[in-house]
Amino acid sequence: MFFGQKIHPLNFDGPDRLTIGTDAVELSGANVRLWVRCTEIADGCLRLRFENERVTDGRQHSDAVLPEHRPGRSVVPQMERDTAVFAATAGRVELDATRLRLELAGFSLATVTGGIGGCGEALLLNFDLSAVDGCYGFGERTKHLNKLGDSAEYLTVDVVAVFRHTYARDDYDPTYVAIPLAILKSGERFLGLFFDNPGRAVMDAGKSRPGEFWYQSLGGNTDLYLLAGPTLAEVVRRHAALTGRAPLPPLWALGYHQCRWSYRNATELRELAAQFAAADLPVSALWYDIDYMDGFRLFTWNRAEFPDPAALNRELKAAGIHTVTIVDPGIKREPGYAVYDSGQAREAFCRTASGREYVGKVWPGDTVFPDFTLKTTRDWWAGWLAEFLRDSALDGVWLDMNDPATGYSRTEEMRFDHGAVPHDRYHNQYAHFMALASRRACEQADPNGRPFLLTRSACAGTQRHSAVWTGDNASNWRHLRMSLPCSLNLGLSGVAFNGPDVGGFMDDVRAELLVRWHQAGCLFPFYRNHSAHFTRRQEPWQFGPAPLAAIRGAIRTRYRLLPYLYQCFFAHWLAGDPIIRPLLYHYPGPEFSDLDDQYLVGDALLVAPILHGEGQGLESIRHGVTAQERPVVLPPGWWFDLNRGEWLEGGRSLPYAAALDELPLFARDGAALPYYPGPLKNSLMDLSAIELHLFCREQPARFDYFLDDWETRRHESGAYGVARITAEIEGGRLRVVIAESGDYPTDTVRFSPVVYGHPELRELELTINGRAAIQPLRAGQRDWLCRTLDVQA
Ligand code: MIG
Repeated sequence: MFFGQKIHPLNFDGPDRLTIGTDAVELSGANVRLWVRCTEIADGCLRLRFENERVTDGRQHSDAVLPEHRPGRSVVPQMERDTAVFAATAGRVELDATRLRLELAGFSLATVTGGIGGCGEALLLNFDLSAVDGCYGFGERTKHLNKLGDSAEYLTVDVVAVFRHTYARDDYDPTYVAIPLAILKSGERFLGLFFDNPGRAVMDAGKSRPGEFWYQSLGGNTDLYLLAGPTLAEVVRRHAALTGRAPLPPLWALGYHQCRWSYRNATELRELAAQFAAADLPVSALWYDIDYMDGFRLFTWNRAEFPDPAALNRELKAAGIHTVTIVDPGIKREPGYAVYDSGQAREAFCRTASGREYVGKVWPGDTVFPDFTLKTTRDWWAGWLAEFLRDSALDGVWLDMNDPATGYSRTEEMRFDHGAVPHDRYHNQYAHFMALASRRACEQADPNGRPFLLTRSACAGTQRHSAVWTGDNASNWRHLRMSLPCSLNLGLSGVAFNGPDVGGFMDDVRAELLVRWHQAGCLFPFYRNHSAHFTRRQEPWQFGPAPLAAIRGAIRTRYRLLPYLYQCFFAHWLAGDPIIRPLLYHYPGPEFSDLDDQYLVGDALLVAPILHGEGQGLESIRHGVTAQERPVVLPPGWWFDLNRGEWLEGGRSLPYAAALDELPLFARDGAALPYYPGPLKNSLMDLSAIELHLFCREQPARFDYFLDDWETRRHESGAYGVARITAEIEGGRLRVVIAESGDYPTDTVRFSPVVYGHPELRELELTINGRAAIQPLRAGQRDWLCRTLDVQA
């Protein structure tokens, strides 16, 4: 398997003639014929379909776009001199015989000379980047946030199995997720290009030839979706509207997760729960990796080690600890094993071209693979998985090895639809259909509840079914640093619910790295410590009291802010904004174009984690305490430093030194952060009493707090409300107004304001649903990170 190679543009044949039909423009040349069609899809979104005469199977096999957005309204081309024009509401597309030009929301883009071409089934679209100064999205990638000067190949792989060297590096290309979305930036304007082709493809943003963006699909036809800006947020929201947004997760799934490949018996699980309690650490879920199974047979337990898994899982859940098991797609090829036999009877497995069951080599030995593209297979799978979840009292599903990983057996022989559809049409979508089938299983097992699924591999649209973790990273500082741009770009690419293995999966972690990774990741959408079985153990208490205390500060801060994170998920479900965002999302200035060592949670919290250590960064020792210094870029306005408890003026970069138990964490002036003040007992949280932490130095605060039951799917049919919160400074008084509306009972949550204000604030006027009361502000204290800060309440 070769990565990073592409087809030289000189190997493509370009068109030189243009003819216009009723709904398509035909581009042809000596050895090439392409048809281009334009469809208005939704507000600010156009589809350009490129059909290449050489493509043998012209069907669109991609499931990326939501079914309701597939038809659209066709735009009729008009000739203007020798140019064909698609004039649509969202923008304008012009084609002459050799060039494509487009303009959406003030962003113009054109192909270069020779920028449209075909080479067999391959399609080349080659754009001029001279006005472009940034490139984002790209799905799950390594390296940096800004992809200008970089290239990416879209083929999902089991990265470490195929490229063993990767975990020592930070510059490799292969990843587990294929989302060919490029968001181009030109000054303060953005434009999204989503290339919907489920096959292998390449995007090269000026790496091979500076100043040119190359898209090359290697087979099948491509639908290019144009997503209008002008802001980055508009592009991201339009892409999310097109491909789907993450459904609301259950609250427990937003807590802290503990995993490790090697938890191998019931005693060990019970010990873990006891260790968390003893270490005074909340934990919301414990995970079972492959060792729980009987000989790696799916939907079985090793009964010698786990005599009564349902009883164990119920016991843990009573203490607020949920459980999740790994589920691989590979099914042991063993006549007599009921899962295999029933799948065979249902013709549920992938086949070779001649119709044999495709055989791979994974954990159980010879394995067969469910063909999740078939509805019949998905129903069969959902039946088995739902029964397993119910019988074992499990709460979530972890989908691994679905890239798909087939061991020494090549994947290319694996075909779909009883052998009729070649591998490459569904390779990148294997995990997607597995996630769809598995989500159905969760719904079957618990018809009213919210499923929780985590998958390694994914493509555009998979966020509708599952969260994603970024796969096998390693315990080193480069992988910690890379985890920020990787998760940020994945969020911009539609997968809001994601996160890395905190602490690193491969290799041995050390104390300082583990602490810094917990701090960096404790406000990521998904927060799980996971490691490989042959590495040093890395549960929070493994390195003694000082690292444990620092990690405790990070984990507790997550739980304190869980209501805020939940609100970010709610807002994502409604509008598509990512949970964590590069600063560029809200501040489009050039100083933020490449900034990827700090991030925002929602629009109110700024995290600037320490990403160097062990003597490599700017280390200093003051009063015997070692600190790491880094620059922190604060956007304009005031920011409240939650680490030290003081206001800082933004609009500058400042040096910040943080001891091991300190995380540079800032709240924006004008922020309202819902804070959980209650006891920390794993996932057992009573959110009917919430504190509203109001950061009002000069700016009024506004926040929409969504009201729902935190656990059912009733919000999906509109049963939710919103509490509109405003806080304004009037002399020495802070006026807070909370007004609830929507399809939900009022006064289900008791909000208590806590003020981080101007020192002159003396009084609070609180109006809740029309009832007003005035009270003096009194000095108080609140826990943040490893400190107790003085506040007014
Ligand atoms: O061949 O299940 O990425 O998280 O612990 C390795 C064992 C298979 C790969 C996953 C990792 C998991 C491991 N799996």
